Amino acid sequence: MERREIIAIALFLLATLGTIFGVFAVEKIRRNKLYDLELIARAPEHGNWLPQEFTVSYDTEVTMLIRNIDTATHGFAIPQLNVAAREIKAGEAKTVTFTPTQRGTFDFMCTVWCSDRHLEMRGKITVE
Ligand SMILES: [Cu+2]
Repeated sequence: MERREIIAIALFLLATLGTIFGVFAVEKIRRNKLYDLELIARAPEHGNWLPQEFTVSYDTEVTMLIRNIDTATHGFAIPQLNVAAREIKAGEAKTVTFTPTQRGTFDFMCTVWCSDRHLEMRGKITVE
């Protein structure tokens, strides 16, 4: 192989890998700025909350992105921490930002009657 070909291949690989790593780096920065935690909302028969249990840090602001990937409207609330996102329509996403000032494990739940199993649409958040 000629020297020029080797240089061309090396440049091609560098450009390709650079683009790929660049896209991942930008995506990571973008996500980090927008939210700390992602929660998927689905009715119990479609998989329920994901994750159904998670932990956040005491006295530290947290921004959650709640994505409703279901076909019904859902809501979100952590009553004991006074946190709520009232209505998240099918296919939409909302962010909630709060600073937990109580340690412990609290229930979170759907606040919109979304299915016959609506009352099962709940989970646990731990503040530590
Ligand atoms: Cu629901």
